[in-house]
Amino acid sequence: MSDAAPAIARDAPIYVAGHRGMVGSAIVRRLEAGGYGHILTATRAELDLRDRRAVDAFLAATRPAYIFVAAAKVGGIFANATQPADFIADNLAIALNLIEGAHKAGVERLLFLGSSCIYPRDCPQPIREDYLLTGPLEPTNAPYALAKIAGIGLAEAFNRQHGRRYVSVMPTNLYGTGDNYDLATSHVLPALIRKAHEAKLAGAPTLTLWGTGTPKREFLHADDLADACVFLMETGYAGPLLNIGTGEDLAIRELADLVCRVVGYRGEIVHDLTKPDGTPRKLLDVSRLHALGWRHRIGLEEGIALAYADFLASAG
Ligand code: GFB
Repeated sequence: MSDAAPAIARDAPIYVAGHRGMVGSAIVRRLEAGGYGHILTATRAELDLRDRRAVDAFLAATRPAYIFVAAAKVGGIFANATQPADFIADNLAIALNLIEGAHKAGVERLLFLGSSCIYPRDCPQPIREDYLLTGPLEPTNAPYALAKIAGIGLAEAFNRQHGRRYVSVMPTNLYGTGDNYDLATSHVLPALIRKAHEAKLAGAPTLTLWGTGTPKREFLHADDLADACVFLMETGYAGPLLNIGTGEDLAIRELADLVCRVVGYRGEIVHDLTKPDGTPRKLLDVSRLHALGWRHRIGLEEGIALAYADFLASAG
């Protein structure tokens, strides 16, 4: 911990941007469980985060003591590859409006959420925070990654020039309650839950996996991420860029086998090789986070079972 800052008071106004998303809603639940009683939120209809004037007015009126930037346009490999303009433009606007807006409104502390795809495509593994900007990005998600890198740069610049304590954290691939199960835009884990469930119900002989199944990914439950974010807020973390993950990964094919086991689908897995593999591997080095005293709690198999229950509840 770099600063022995006091913990945020239980009645301090805390703004969670993106509270309807998987990460933002997990942060709100974690704050409520921790006894925080003044959580600020605004729906997309109430506040368009791409609208600078609206953001300035909201922050001037509410004056949060702390902001979690969990709002973003996110999606899986296919959505990123097919909507590059939306991914860079929306995420750049959200980062600039919230970070500069926070500074103008006198907000001292803020946590900006990025993603592990900010690191170069062919990074040494596990990926340490200081590998940022040491090589070319993975093309399928470069526009999204560039917007997130700009957010990190913005936070650092306001800290350096104006003495703010804005923190950037880089979570690994996430899944959890309220995930996106739309096969065209989702990430791999929710896609596999849906595919396995539907194949089981239909008695289908095969389930189709995109790509070769050899890329490796690390998965963190959104509730664990939320716990880490609140831990950093409470301990006054004001240090440099920080990875948040489990430190463990597996091949997409192994993930598919695990999801099929949890869901109870016993058919054959086949590959659609017209779909991209993306980054070959992105395992985060989480030693900096572990040294601060935080570790994830939800194992992958348990987390998939929780996510499957959530999928069934939302489908039903
Ligand atoms: O989760 P995913 O879409 O995102 O894909 P990325 C991970 C891997 O799973 C890729 C394979 O190798 C996919 O080809 N895969 C297999 C599938 N079957 C499926 C399927 O049915 N659906 C999906 N979506 N994938 C994203 C980035 O990259 O991860 C974002 O585009 C962000 O910018 C996010 O960083 C966390 O891990 O490849």
